[in-house]
This record gives sequence, C-alpha cells and structure tokens, in this order.
Amino acid sequence: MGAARIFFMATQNPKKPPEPVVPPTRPGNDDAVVLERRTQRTEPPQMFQVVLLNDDFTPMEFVVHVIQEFFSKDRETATQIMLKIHLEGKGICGVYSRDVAGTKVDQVLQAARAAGHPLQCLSEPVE
Ligand code: TYC
Repeated sequence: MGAARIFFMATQNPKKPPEPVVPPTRPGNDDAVVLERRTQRTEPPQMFQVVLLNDDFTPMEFVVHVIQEFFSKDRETATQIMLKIHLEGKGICGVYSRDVAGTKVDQVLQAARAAGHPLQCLSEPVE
C-alpha cells in the first residue's frame, strides 16, 4: 500500500493583478506641478511722522536739544531741522510706527512743559 498523495487543484483561472491607480496627469506634462498664483494682500503698516511746530518763545537751543535727544539726530542735523521749523513753521523730525510716534510726541511735550516752554509736537499719518 503506497502513501496517500494529496493534490491541490485551482478552482479559478488565475486573475491579472489589478491595475495600479494612477492620478490623472496633463497630457505631455507628466511631472508638472501647478502652483496657484496668489495676490499679496497684507498692506505695509501705516507710518506716522512726528512734527514740531514753530512758536515765538521756545529757545532754539532747547529745540535742537529735543531733536537730538528724542529723534537721535546729530547736532548739525538737529540744527538744520530746527532752522527749517523756525523759517517754515513746521518740520518733520522722524517717521515711526503709530505707537512709537505717539511715545515721541508724549516725551517731547513732557520735556517742553517741564522746562516751561510752549513747544508743540504732533504726529500725523504719512501719505
Ligand atoms: N522760533 C523760535 C525762536 O525764535 C525757535 C523755535 C524753533 C521754536 C523751532 C520752536 O519748533 C520750534 N526762539
């Protein structure tokens, strides 16, 4: 008596493996990457110029000192700005963000009042 032999028989015909799923591509442009063009939307922040006004009482030397101290100008530049204000009625001492410009105005007015001078200072948006 020989050993029993077991045969396995396929019950279905072999199937082809499924086709890989390939994302659709543009004809003739197989590896192109399409980037969406976006318009830059953020505006630069509004800037403010700090202006000193002329008056008949504040000493020239005090104005030069204020421009040097609070607007970081050298003595020659500060003198030129002071003379422009004296001759033309007003002059720009610097351009800053809204908050910094407001602080400069406060500092100048505080120093002027402490010294007893009527010097006027304001900030306004740069066009
Ligand atoms: N006009 C002032 C004077 O003759 C000088 C001065 C200059 C005052 C600039 C204010 O913002 C000023 N003493």
